[in-house]
Amino acid sequence: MDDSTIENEQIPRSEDSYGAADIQVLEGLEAVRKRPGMYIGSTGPTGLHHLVWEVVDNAVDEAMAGYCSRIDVTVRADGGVEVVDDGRGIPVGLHPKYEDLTAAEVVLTVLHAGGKFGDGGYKVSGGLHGVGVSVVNALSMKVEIDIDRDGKRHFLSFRDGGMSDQKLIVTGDAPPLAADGQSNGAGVRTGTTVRFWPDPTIFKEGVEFRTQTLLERFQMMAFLNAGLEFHVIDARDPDFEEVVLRYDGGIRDFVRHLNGSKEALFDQVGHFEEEGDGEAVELAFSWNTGYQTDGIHSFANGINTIEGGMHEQGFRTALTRTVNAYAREKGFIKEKEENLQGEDIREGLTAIISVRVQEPQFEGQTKSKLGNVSVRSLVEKATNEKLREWFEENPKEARAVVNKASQAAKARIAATQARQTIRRKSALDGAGLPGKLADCQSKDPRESELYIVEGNSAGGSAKEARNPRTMAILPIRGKILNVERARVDRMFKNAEIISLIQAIGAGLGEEEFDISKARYHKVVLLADADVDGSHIRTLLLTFFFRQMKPLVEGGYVYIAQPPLYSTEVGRSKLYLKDDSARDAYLVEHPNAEFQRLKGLGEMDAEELWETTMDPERRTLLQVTVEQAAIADEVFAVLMGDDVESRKQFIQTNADDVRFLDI
Ligand code: 0RA
Repeated sequence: MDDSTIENEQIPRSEDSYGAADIQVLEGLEAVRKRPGMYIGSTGPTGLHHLVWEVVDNAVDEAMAGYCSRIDVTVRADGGVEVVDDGRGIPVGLHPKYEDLTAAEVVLTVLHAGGKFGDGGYKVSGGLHGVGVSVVNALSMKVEIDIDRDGKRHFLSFRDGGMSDQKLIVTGDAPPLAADGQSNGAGVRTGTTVRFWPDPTIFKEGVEFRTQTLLERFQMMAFLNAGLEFHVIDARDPDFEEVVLRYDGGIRDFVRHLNGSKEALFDQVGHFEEEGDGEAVELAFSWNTGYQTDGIHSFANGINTIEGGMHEQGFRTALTRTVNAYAREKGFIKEKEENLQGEDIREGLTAIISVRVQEPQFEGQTKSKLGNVSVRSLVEKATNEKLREWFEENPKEARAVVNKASQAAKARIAATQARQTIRRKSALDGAGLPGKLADCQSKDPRESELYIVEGNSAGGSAKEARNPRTMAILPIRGKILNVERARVDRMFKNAEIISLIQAIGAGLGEEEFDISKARYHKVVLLADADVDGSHIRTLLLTFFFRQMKPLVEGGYVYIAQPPLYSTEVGRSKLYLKDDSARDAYLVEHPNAEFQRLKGLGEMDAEELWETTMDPERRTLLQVTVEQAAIADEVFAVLMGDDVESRKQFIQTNADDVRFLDI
């Protein structure tokens, strides 16, 4: 505030002390402080960030109503957050229902008051399931508000969870609009600035905001509100450069962004909109050449509906119907041929469904599933009509979509057949054990270990080295490398993979894999510490994750750690596990020379046992999965640079495999 302009002109109030309405107000905020979790989910980092979402959602509501085009968010050096918008400004006149309070005071102190009073309420509110800025006030040690409205700048502030500090005053004139500012007819600025400092006695885990989390969400909001401009500054970090987020293409840009790391099937991004009674849908879509079938992302009133719901259902139904109808009419599918299935058509699809609903019903475990039935028919009808039109107008692209889906269908059928073949084989071949497997004597899975060893020669050494009572050896040849980027059906035709399935003996696939039948409770991958070895590991892990997920989730999968270095000590060899073991050895023996071990083949059976397999001396890395369950993390996945690897859990990126030393 500029002190020279302070006029301290009090907006008329009936009295200065708290009236009946005020007492009610204070009870509301006290309730929030007693049970913050009820309002913001938690008092951990997620809840802390909710405070920002709440304030920014109000500004975005202004944008959705057509009054706001820019939102500036600053994480201040003193730990507070400032959100500036150029909306209409929170109303400053007396509130019709609380005669002694201004509307601004009501918005800041009455639960759920939000923007939904008087005639100023929103047609469609994007509020975070609508708790209101008052909750931010309740959970902050200080809140300051500047309101530019009616040509004046107003100020009010609160402390200690909503206790009034400074009642609404006029501090001067509203600043003139910047030269490039949009005209609001008055030539002076309108808008709201909210500064708040979260209460550290409530957020006991800390009041540190994470810039990346803020950026990810604002990026999502910028995508969902075409043209809306976010400016983000982290003033805690002197090196931080202001980030501007603005997408004039809206959700079309969102689709391009998500597709960015993939190879596009074609350049076009389809787009359509449709309005119904009190609801509206906007959709953008495109296809890439990948094999993922989970590229549909949906939103309701700006909230990511990660559990899906009626809007997604409507889209899926219409998508499957429209593609099949088109493909039949154009003769891509012959009369006697079967329809394409939804999953065939969704392969490689990226789509954003954004709906606005007057009274959204959020259901499901995380309240992120849209329940409004009417939305399903709106989206279904719109997709049936407009997607069909888009196909007619873009025949080349339509053809590419149908072709890709047909190939996916073939792969799906082939995979089913391959699965059945493997199942039959396993059932017929007695115990169904592969010829190459050197099984262990023990029949107790709890003590049995399966070593999957890269290469026949290393397999031979391992067989010689092992404890035959508890350790089984399955050699695998490098050939499976070729199927790394293939659909699963090709994996099922791979002899190595088949042996693997038979050896483990618990079936495969989401429906059939039965962990209680697993013949080993440790499945140990033993491969060279080179690029090829890491490829094999990645492929095997990907396969386990996709086809034997409980094996990974149950912590049955391990990675053996053959030593990286050896050094000559007199006439014998000493093996050193890793860089730190080598460095430690160097301290004691400064003149030692080391050889980097290239492959398992460089060790004989005894050395392999001593360094890598002996339970008394070995180090195994256990592979575990990190679940991305909460919404914030899903955003991170959605927005992250390495979308692909993070979503699939494992690609070539070991970051997603958590290694725990055991
Ligand atoms: C109540 C009514 C109106 C706007 C707002 C609240 C409002 C709240 C916030 C919070 C942050 N920025 C905001 N901007 C606006 C409608 C105002 C009218 O009818 O003129």
